[in-house]
Amino acid sequence: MTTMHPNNPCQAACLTPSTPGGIAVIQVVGINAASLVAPLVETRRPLAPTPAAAERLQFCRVIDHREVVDEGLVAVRSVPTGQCVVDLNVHGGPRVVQRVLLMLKNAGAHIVEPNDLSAHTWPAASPLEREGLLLLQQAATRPVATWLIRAMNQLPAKIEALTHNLLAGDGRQAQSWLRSACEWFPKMRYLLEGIRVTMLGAPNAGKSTLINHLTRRDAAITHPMPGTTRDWTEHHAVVDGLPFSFVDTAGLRQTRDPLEQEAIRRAQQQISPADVVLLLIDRSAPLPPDGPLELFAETQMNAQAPPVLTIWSKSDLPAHPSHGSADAGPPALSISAATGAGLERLGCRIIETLRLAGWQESPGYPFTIRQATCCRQALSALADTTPGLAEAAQCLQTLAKG
Ligand SMILES: Nc1nc2c(ncn2[C@@H]2O[C@H](COP(=O)(O)OP(=O)(O)OP(=O)(O)O)[C@@H](O)[C@H]2O)c(=O)[nH]1
Ligand SMILES: [Mg+2]
Repeated sequence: MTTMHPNNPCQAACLTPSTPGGIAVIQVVGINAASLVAPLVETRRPLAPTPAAAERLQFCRVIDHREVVDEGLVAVRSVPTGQCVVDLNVHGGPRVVQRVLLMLKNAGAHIVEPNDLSAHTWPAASPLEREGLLLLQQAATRPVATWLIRAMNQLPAKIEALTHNLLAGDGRQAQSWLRSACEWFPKMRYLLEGIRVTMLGAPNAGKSTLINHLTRRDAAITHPMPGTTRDWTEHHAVVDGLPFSFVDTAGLRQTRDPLEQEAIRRAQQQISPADVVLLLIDRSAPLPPDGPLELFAETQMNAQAPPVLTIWSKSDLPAHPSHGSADAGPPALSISAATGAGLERLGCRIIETLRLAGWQESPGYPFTIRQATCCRQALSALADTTPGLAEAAQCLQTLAKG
């Protein structure tokens, strides 16, 4: 049986990732969502919307032409927008999900992206909250999500206070806040997309061992034989609440082996996409005469060079005399992937280098390109010789309106 409501079509989406998982949540939203889903499931109690507070899950069988497609749980609720929301919790195999979505589509639902549903099911208190809720789905760590929730709650009051000051003829507070906000915004990329750190160094410097330690996984092959890593590989980890991807690369050295030359060329290509490069130097081994540093310097000439942190690895072993005294060279961080010494400081150093120290405590700043553009426009209005206070206030009002 098909339930079509041409004037009030229901929308359906799978809210969980499309990868295989234990459970998938398929949500159907619309005034008639319960009557659209009812013929597709067998339940003990009829599907009827209850206020969200009284929502109860019940066991269901998803039935397609008498065939049991899956067994799951279903809940129906009404939300303040007047819509009915049906949550179907089924098994998370892609085939089950596709089949259920197809059944919903045949029953008259529009299949949409998860974001399109949230406007109905999570009515936001302010346009800024709405933008924040959409972005929340991209927060890969809990501290990033917490930061975002705080920012979207604090920002409206901050904008209102600054607008009030501007309209009262005082632009100083707004100017200083807008400057900090514009400085902050480029860092949102690190919170949402993560920080990319490329490991470089001579063969055997300890790059792969360090990556395994940082990610707490035995992901990369390590071996005393120099030249173990060939293809570059990427490994994810969380440091200080921030998402990181560490890129392991082939050791840099002069070689005639064409295969290794290609591996080194690919390692060098991993410099420019990095946010930070870690240049590992094994102080327990003789200093290579013209190896990694020269090959590294070659790529620095033309690349939009990211910051480089020089790291002395294997600090648990005695330093080789060819390195001279520790005080002679540039200041570097000593670490040992064998004992873990210095690794905590390494994380802090990367975060400081990107000027992210204390990011969790930073106040609510703009978190979307649109908001940051409004801030930049307000700031440039204030930079005029005759300060454009009213213009700046208007930019902030636009920011708050969404
Ligand atoms: N004592 C000590 N040994 C280490 C440390 N880090 C790595 N090693 C050893 O050094 C050797 C080389 O380590 P790898 O991590 O494979 O070195 P790599 O830089 O990835 O080398 P390539 O892949 O060849 O470029 C291995 O035998 C490791 O066990 C350390 O901090 N202390
Ligand atoms: Mg390696």
